[in-house]
Amino acid sequence: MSAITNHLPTSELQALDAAHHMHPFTSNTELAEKGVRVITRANGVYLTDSEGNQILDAMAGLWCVNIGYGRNELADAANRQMRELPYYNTFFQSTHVPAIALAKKIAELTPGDLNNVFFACSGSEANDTNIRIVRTYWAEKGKPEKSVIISRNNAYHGSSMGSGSLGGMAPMHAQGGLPIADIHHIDQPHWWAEGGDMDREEFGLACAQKLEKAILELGEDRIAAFIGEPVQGAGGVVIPPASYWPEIQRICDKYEILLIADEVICGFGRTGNWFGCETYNIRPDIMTIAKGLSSGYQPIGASVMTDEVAAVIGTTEFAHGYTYSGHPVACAVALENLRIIEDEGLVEHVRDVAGPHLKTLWEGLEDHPLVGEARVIGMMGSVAMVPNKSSRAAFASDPGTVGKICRDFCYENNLVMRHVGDRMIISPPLILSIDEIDILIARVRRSLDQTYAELQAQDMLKAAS
Ligand code: PXG
Repeated sequence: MSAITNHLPTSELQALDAAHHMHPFTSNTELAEKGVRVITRANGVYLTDSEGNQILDAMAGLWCVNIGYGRNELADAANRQMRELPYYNTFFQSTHVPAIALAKKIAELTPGDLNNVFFACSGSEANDTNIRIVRTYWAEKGKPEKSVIISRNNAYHGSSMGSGSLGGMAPMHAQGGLPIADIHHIDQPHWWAEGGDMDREEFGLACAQKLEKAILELGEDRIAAFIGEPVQGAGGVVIPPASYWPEIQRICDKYEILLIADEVICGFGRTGNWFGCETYNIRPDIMTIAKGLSSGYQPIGASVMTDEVAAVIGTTEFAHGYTYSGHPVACAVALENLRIIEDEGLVEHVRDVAGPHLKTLWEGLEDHPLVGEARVIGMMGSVAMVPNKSSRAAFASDPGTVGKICRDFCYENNLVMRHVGDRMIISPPLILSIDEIDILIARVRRSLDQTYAELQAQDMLKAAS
């Protein structure tokens, strides 16, 4: 078997990478100076780097390797499919067995009558598709002026022009002319950062009602859809107050606005149900899926729509699609991934075994002097680091300074834990065992201890005024 194996010393790989490889969401000049980390292989929940370190991957790659690394069944599925039919398109009145089988499987797994699957290769592409679906839907219903999509600040929906516009990431909008027209952003239900004097539930309700306010201000007859992640992932694992989603659902129903649930992170077991919209009782008209659909073993995503939306879109030639929509190898691999999630009961594992154990230990982090809040749902969690436990005030240092210090200690402790500003977040593979959760928490605690000591040493335990 030929594979791209590593015969070079780390320093040489780093120099070659710096010379030729541009990294996403990275200052490449800075990274070139520092030296990139080279990951050479992975198994279960552990990565191995070019220095031989075994690193616990508490981010499941990029929120996607739900079944963990090293599952040969997926490699075999890809191998079989490549030999049988490596590629054919699904344009021009054609289809193939993997796309049929995967679409049927997704229709079975998704709730309600989300029975209709339009394939893409990523979450970004699927959300671009969604922009076109909702606008075409209303145009076909004789209401082309309904083109505005409402999203939230600090949402993440992808990085293309369309999906990056749906997202509410200020640094992304600052580059390259985003957002595109007719995308509107309202406040996020991020109580910790923005809740002020309100209690959590009061704030959740107030945030949801900003949707109604925006609809009335922009004009009910102009709004096509609302899009939201059931739990915001890249925004910092923002678990919404319980009051939030029921009110959003009520408002979407009242004004007949299509609801798009972006399940790219929450889907396929992450929150302890197959989909986040089951955890939060959301009834979406369209669902965005990617990541856990194939556990990242192949790039694939999709827009899944209700029978009603599909019927309306189906009345016209929907002039949209990607060369690799429903790629047979990606579909075959995704099917095998879903079989594993089902046969091995990974959703139940998250709900009944790993999730409850993680929750107990994770919430226990609140006893740490650096932790203001530690929250988790299923297998995604966040820790808000604070200079002073008696308030929610941020650090006096630039946002993210403390987060980076903690992240670097995590790496030293062979743990991949991300920072978003000064929040630390995890989203580990769903297969995480009880023992591995204990190891994870021990490494998190050690990293928090070291961060705290460092902040004391540098006199950085100061709150912003
Ligand atoms: N929706 C959501 C909710 C996502 O989290 C996308 C759409 C876009 O998917 P693609 O496959 O186009 O990347 C995502 C992706 C981070 C990070 O820093 C998160 C994502 C991607 C890259 C980085 O947390 N999420």
